[in-house]
Amino acid sequence: MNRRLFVLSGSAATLAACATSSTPFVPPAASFVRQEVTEFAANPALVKAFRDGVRAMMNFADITDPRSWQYWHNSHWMATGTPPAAMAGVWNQCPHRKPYFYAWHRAFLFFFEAMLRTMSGNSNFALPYWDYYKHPQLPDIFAQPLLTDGTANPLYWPTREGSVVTGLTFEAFDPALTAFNRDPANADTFEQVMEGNPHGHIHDMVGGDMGEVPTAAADPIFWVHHCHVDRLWSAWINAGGGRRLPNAGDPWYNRSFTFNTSGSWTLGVSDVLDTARLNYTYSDLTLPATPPGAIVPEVSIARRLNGHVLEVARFQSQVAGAFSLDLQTLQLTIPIAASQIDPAAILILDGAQLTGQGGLSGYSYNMYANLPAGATPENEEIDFNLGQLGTYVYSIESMNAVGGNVQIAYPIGRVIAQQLSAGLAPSNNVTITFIPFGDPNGDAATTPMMQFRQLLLQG
Ligand SMILES: [Cu+2]
Repeated sequence: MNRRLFVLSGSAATLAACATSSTPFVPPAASFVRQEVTEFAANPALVKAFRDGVRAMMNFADITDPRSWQYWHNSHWMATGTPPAAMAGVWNQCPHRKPYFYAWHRAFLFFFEAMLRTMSGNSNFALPYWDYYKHPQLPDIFAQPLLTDGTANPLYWPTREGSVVTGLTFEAFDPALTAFNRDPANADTFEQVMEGNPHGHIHDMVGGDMGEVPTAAADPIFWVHHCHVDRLWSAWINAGGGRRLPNAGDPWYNRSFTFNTSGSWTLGVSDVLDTARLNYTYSDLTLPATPPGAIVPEVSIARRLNGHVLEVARFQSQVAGAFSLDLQTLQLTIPIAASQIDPAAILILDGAQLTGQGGLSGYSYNMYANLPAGATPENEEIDFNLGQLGTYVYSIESMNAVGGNVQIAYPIGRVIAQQLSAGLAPSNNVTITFIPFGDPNGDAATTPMMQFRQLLLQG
């Protein structure tokens, strides 16, 4: 038994001894293997346990008790409102677009999974993961509203808009991306690229409640999605090739995350770096294999919108006026030479708003700087990819919005600096390409999904 499990056992014992708490946390005494959901689905006892556990948690009425589904939804983020005093520090916790995205979610999954195992009545239960790189279809066990006996399927969720994932990128697995930790001052990192695509992209492609942070964890698919995000961290470390966590002694390690009001369900960053310490592993520890040929889709630019430099200032240039995004590819041209763009520059989509149809989610944009026309080989994806845009990132930035102005920022300076050093940047202007994926509600391609007041270049 390692130290961490000893501490967890101690915590459970303390809880059991406490007359006022009935929380039945069972620490993992055995080792668990999280399987891909397609393998998992071939085992009827595990599928039944999953459904029984989710149903029992959804039926548990006291939402301040961790046996309830809503408790964990709220721990990620509440759909509305702020936590009651008793739940402060336990609810509304998830860090998005900032450090600890990965470490916090791993600890979150660990405690949730232990509770679900208890509630499922099957001591062998472990969460499955959904590998959308291999199986882009929404997993079968989640898709049907009714089970064969006519009862409701607890894994079904009615708000979803999408059932097939397209537009996944492979940039996060590029061998050149060796730093783990989000660092605004430096190059792209695994955590920051991963959080956009595939992570945010999947939230958007599933859509509905999954498409926004405050409602995402209501949908049971959330957990198998995040399990796969977690698996990709393990796979990334396992892949070697210089991929690395921050150096020992880095202040990044000095954080811990707590999931109950007594504080006994706490894990520190150093506790979650190796899943063996948490007594679980994954059935597959390889990174997604980049398929041959183009990953960035063959782009025929549907429309070009030529911006004008309205004000050229050192630290903030407005490069285009109001524009909207529908489900066709859009390219904006910024008439500024790439060489004039500072490596620290950020591109800001300013005054962002979802239109009525756009609020449904179920679509997502991959954004590129200076993407060449025609096919782009996968090993160049890292050279052009700016990030991902959809309702998930919109909802994060609307939670951070100052004065109601939603701004979504992308690190364009460092992408262009890479292009300049590789001789890839065009000489007389910069283009921004938005490539859409998904089709919420079967809407016409020309229905606006998002609109913006202006495009700003800052820095
Ligand atoms: Cu998420």
